[in-house]
Formats: sequence, structure tokens, C-alpha cells
Amino acid sequence: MGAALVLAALGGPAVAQDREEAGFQGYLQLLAAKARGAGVREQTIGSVLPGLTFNPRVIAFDRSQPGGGPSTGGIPSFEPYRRRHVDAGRIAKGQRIYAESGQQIAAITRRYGVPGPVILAIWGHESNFGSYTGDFDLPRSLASLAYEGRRRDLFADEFIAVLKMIDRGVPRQKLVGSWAGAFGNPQFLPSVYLRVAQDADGDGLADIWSSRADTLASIANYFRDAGWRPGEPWGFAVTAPAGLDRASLGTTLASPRCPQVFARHSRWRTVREWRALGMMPQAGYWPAGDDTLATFFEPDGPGRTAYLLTGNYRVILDYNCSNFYALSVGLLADEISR
Ligand SMILES: [Ca+2]
Repeated sequence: MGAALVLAALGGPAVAQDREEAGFQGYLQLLAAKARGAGVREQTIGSVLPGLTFNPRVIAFDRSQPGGGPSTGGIPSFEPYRRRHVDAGRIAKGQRIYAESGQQIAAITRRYGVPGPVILAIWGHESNFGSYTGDFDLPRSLASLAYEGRRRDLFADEFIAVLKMIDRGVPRQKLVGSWAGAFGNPQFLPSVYLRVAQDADGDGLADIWSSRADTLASIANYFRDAGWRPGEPWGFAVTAPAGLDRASLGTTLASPRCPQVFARHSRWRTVREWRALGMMPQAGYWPAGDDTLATFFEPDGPGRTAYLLTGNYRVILDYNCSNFYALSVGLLADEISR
């Protein structure tokens, strides 16, 4: 028997694909019922679900993510990441937009209490100021991930949320984004869009794809909603004293959310207490008041740049729970504000 015949006898890849598609089509009926239960309009369900097909590419991406397979162990160093993300191009572009839209950004800062450079640093990190936002069809990606991904419940809920966006008047053709369902300038998930997106220019659509005003206000609203404290820095670089007893500073709290990220921070101390322990701010002055609480973090270990991080750093982590991400957002914001 030839190879082709063996494959045919076993069902073969084409048959497996057909079976997968049939399973997916059945699953769409469950999603339709779930959408109806959540109050999505029948017209929306009828306009999106028929013709939707399974996308094996997003499942392949999902499986290749960190955490998708066995850990490779070890923490990479922050410095190369910083050089890639806090780069001259991004700094210059952020500074240019800050200068161009200064009044608009100042108004947003007054309204939401979030500094312009922080908002711009998020936009710069998420999509390089809108230069890449993804071209995957969102309903197709989300339904595929809900059917077979590693976080099925999360994506089923995001699928319902993307249908609700259509109910709210978001045009179907806008609904493209990353393979994992994030879209637009700030790379929101649909549920985040529904919760915080803002129509700042007043044209009736919270347009985080092509309106600068809507994009900036939506990011600012996310930050206000997550508890950003006006007037407090995200953190700042410090030099640790020789002989610092690091073991005594270890945190005893275990975070329920992304515990590996929080486990790398020390316990909380006030700025006054850090100063008493011998910390020196690298800027030559203390950018936060004596009573401000902060944790100590050495991304590349003792002897390299260390940081004191305030509660506002946690707000950046709320946006994307990665120390490298949050640190480089903070550092890019600092560069944009220079
Ligand atoms: Ca708008």
C-alpha cells in the first residue's frame, strides 16, 4: 500500500481538518446561544456567525506562547529588552506627538489625572503609535481560541464582547487585530473596549483605530479606572547601598494575579524607610514624597540598575502583567517627557 493510500485509510490530514471544522461549526451554535443569553442582538449574531471558519493559525500561535509548553527556565536580562523598546525612534515619535497634540493631551490629563507621557508610552509600546495593529479577523480568532485555545472561557467571553461592540455600532470591518484578539492603537481586548473606550472627539464612535483623541482618552480612562494616582511617579532608578540585606526585604505576600511578576519585588516600604536603609536616587533628588510606598526591584540582579516602584507601577502591570513591559513603559514615558 502506498503512503497516500495509508493516509487515506487512516483518515488523512484533510479528513482531520474537515472533522475539526465540523466540530467548530457545532461549537458556534453554542456560542450563538450564549450570545443570545447575554443579550446580543439577533441581527448581529446572524451577520457574524454564518460563514465563520476555524483558524488553525491562531491556535498554533497560542501554543507557541511562553507558558504554552515546558518552561525553558531562567530569566532573561532586562537591558536588551529596554534597548529594543525604549529606542531612539519611539522616543522621537512620542516627543513629536506630545508637541503636536500638547493642548489635547493636557486636557486629557486634567480630566483623567494621567500624565501625557505615560499615555503615549503605552501607545508606543502597544502598536508603535498605530504603525502595527494586526490584521486577523477578530470574531474568527476569538471563536477559534474559544473552541480550542488554552484559555477557552476567557475567549468565549471576549467573543460575546466583540458581538456587543457591533451592537454598539462599531463597523464590522474595523474588527481586525492581533491573533490573540487585541486591536486598535491601544491593543484593547473587546471586554476592555466595552468597559473603558472613550469617544473624546464626539463623533459618536469610540474610535481607537483612527482617532488620536479617542485613543489617548481611552488609555487614560483605563489608567484612571485601574487606580492611577495623580502626581505620583511610576518609580525611579536608585543605587542600593553596599551590603544591603536583600533577604530581609523579601515579600511575604503571594499575588493571586501573575505571581511570578510580583514575587520579584521586595516588600513595601515608605520612601523615608528606603532612604534610611541607604538607597540613593540616581536623579540626585527624590521624585516621590517621604510617605509614598514603594517596592525595590533589581531586574538584572545586584550591582545593576535598581528601581523603587510605586503603586502606579502596578497600574501599568494591570495593563500588561510583565515587569519588562511595565519598566520600559515607565522609562519611555520619562524619555518622552524630557
Ligand atoms: Ca470618536
